[in-house]
Amino acid sequence: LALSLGVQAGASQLVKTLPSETPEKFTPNVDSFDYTKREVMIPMRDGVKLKTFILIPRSATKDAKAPIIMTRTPYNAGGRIMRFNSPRLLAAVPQMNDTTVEAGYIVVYQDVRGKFGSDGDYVMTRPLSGPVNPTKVDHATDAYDTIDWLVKNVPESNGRVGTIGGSYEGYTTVMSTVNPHPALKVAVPFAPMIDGWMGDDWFHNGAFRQGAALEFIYNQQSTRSGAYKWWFGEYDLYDAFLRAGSAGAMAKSRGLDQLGFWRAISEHPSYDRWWQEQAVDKLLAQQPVIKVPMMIVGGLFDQEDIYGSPALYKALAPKDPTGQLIHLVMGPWNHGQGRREGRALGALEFSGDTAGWFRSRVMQPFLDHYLKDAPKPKTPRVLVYETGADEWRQYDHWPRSCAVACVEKSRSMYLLSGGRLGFDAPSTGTYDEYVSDPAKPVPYRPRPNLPSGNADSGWGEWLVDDQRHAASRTDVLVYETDPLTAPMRVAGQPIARLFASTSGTDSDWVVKIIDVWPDEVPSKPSMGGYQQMLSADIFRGRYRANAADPQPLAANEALHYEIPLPQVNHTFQPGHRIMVQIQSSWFPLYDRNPQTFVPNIMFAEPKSYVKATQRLWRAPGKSSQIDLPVVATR
Ligand code: PG9
Repeated sequence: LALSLGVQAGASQLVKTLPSETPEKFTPNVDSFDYTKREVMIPMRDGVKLKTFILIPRSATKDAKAPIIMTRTPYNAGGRIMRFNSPRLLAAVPQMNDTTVEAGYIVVYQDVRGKFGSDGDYVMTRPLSGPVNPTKVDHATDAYDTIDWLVKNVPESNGRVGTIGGSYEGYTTVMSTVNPHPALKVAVPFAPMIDGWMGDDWFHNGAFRQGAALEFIYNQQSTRSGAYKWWFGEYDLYDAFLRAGSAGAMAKSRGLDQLGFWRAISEHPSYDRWWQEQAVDKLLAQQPVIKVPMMIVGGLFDQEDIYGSPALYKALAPKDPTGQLIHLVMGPWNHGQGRREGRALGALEFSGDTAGWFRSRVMQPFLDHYLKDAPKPKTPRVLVYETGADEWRQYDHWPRSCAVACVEKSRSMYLLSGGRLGFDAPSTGTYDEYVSDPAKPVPYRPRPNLPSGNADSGWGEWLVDDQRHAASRTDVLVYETDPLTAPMRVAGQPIARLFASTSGTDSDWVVKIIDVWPDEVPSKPSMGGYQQMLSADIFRGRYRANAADPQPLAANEALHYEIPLPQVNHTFQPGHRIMVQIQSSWFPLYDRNPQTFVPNIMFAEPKSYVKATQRLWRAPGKSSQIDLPVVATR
């Protein structure tokens, strides 16, 4: 039978033509969807058109109008609205949008100019039109033009728009509030990128975040669609960066010199006018009045943009004396957790889903008031999760404690002999020392150090890592208190005031405040002796006197450094100890300081990297200390 069928098939044609089975245009049947999707190109004032997706819940109609919540993104708007390929809007959009979907809002996602479906030129976090952006367009004008189009062309819209987004999308959210469209009624930036040199994605106090930055730049700028992805070739970035030598050498080996933003930041390693003129907090501080109510949301353990949220609040709060328009919320979150789920971070567990609670109980009533005329909620001016105690705290003034002009006064905690830490200044003593060797830099977390994009990297947790891996090194100084006999609360910004010398002519200083758990924790044995990093940062010595004008350090001279650390709201519980660790590298996340002064560390030659003897002074008149924002326990 088989043979005879074969003969027949060969003998005569069964079909005459074989057209493509894929139609010219397929119309999906979306009858079961609880929303409709419109895909439009919205023209900007310079003629450039931006790809925009408008997702309209079935509940919104010409007669039952709804507000619009908009996000402008460099991360592929089409992909952002396909979290799950689902007929339900709640599942399709990012988790950040959950409460706005439940409230029946229209959701809009737009590609920023130059990315994915949008036309135009791409510039990294395009600065406001002005000294560092000679064009007439920026994210403020693009947001304005988009909102103008939306309220005129979406018949289901109630004419009110809110903006929301995190990190880069937080940046575009903040920018939408500059010379805002009258229909923009409220903005919720999560972890906005505010100052890339001071403490957000690119540098921290002048030290370059090579381990994250190079990859971001490559993936974002090599193509419009992100087709090329950064690669290492080594599993452990510690090896990769050590072999490369400098950040500049690593960048060159991957062709980054073709990318405009890499060229720009490698030409501006100092805090010169190029950076100052795009620092969002400084620019917004110049705006005469607050036109758009804003809820600024930050994470206490944000591994990418930890600086931005409190800095923006600091710039804007003075313009809102009654605390009705500018709010700050800080949760126990890493970068992105506030937009997702906040039950735990690394080894830490919190009281329930702190992020979901925040969005439904705090953010959504705030949005509904401005976008739907819901009653004004009692939104606290400042709401911060208190780690260690695991509860939310409300404040009228933030920071709560500091050296001058806060409700409570901070206390000096001194580095003392014998690795002790205490509240009495030293009456005798000299210094502690270690050798910092650029050939064996201190890893920022236990090796292997995986790329941030690797799901196993634990990148999002490292700011609460156990610091025992560092404590046992000879190039890390460790100071600690006795076990506390009573709780100690801190609420504000710790500042390290160090007297330190180096035998080199440049140096980095890393300061870490750590909560050391009791030797035994019967309820969770793995936490016994856990050295939980609480607040830590790096400072590049050459910027000691002037961030814009780096200078060599006088070798072997005890120089004074003032190093601001990330904000805290924490209780050190009885039985815990407070620890401070000091070291001179945090590799490979931060590039190595060669410890010889060179014009641009990005391009330091191998011969410039030298060992240096580092001294931390704890002597009368030269007493290194931490200004700790201690507050009274209730
Ligand atoms: N931290 C990321 C970023 C912000 C700004 C510029 C480049 C990268 C982000 O999560 O969007």
